[in-house]
Amino acid sequence: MRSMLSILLIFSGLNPKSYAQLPLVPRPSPPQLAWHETEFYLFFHFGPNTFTNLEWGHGTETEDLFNPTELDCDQWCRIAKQAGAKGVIITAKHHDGFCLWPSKFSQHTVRESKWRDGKGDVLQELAGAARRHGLKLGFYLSPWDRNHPQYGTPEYNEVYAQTLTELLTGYGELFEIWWDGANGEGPNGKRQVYDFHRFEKIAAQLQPNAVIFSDIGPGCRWAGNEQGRILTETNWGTLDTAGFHRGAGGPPTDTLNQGNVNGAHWIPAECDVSIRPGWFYHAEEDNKVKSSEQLFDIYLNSVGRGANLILNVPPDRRGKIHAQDSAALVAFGKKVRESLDDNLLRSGKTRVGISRNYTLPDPLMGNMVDGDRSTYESMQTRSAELPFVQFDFPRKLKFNTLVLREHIAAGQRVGAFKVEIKEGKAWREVSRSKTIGARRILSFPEVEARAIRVTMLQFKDIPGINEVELYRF
Ligand code: FUL
Ligand code: CA
Repeated sequence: MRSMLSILLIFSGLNPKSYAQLPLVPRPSPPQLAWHETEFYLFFHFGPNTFTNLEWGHGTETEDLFNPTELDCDQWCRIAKQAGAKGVIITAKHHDGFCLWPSKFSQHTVRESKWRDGKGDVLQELAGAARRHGLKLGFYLSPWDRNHPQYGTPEYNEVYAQTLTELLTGYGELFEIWWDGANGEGPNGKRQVYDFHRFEKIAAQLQPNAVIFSDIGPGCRWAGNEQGRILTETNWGTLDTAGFHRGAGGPPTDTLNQGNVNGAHWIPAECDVSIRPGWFYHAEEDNKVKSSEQLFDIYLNSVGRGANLILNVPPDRRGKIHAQDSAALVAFGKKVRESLDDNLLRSGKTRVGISRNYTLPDPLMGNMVDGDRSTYESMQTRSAELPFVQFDFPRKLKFNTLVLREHIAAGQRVGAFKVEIKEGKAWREVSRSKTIGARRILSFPEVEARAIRVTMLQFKDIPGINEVELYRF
């Protein structure tokens, strides 16, 4: 009954006052809010596959294969910083079961390899480098394990729980834990029934600030494709998970992409993609690295559609990021900084006039243009009119991109909005779109105008916007 009611409200344009009576929508937890701020991070797929040229190792590879000659996690982190990433996540263990640290619960680890005489620990190197560069850290720990002899038996749940505990206690604070959905047989031909409930409890206890990624969260969800994009203009941070499971039993991919408008849980989308065709390094893909323009386009369609972006950059056999990838990443970081740094609504001496049809304290510089995500305006109108906010510029401005940030700390509310500009005396619609969420970057052909107006067309509850930005790039 309740969901019927909200669906009706969303699409009928009723008096917004009545929205206030609705129960509040699901909201992000404090760790999820911090995760939203993290926005963009790098993914490192590294392990035996780097040396065998495979994507999915069999689990039978000899440990000595793993032998990076110049491992340099500081180089990875330096490049991550230049790309504008705020964190890094590494495949601590991929499906082949090889552990990049000397785990006590496996015989298939760096300790069994010749690399650094079996005394190396890639995770420790990366954790140190991430700390030095001010990057957040996360681990991918594949539940599927093609090596572990216990896989496919109840004992493997114990092994996985212990392994997870090792990761969550040995390397400092983590911001994300990555549970891949791929799943097949173990070395003994058996399939595993995972005790995810237990694994979640361990994570909540040992790393309460870490957000768990999987098809169904509970922290954040796979966006349903490996192109790094939200494919539609709708992206809700909310999702229904009842009846779904990780892996093959996950929600349909378009649901993962768009979320559920009235979903019961806050499980926002994370878009994953590799800078190369494969997830692991393959020399023959050195000339297939995505360009900075392609990366920027991916960014606009992930972060710019309210999701987080995890961009995979596979280190090579030296244990370094290849020059081709690093050049693209550095150029991409520069492009993002140059394009989205100087909000025309608050740059230099620009003092925009703000008009609106909802109540507000400050007549000149509103809470939506103070560059502060914690200050926002809730757009409650007195009448049945749709709420709008209008910015009058002191002189004509040229721009082609509008950024809106919804105050998601109070839940996600906007289902559609339109953008109009004032060229002479008349208003002209230049764009309209669906959801806003954490950050919506909306581009349109360049215009020159003396004012811009954003009108909320559909919303689940009183809209709250914490920042509005205007750019030309
Ligand atoms: C997939 C895995 O099977 C790939 O190897 C890779 O790790 C990707 C991020 O997720 O499900
Ligand atoms: Ca603000």
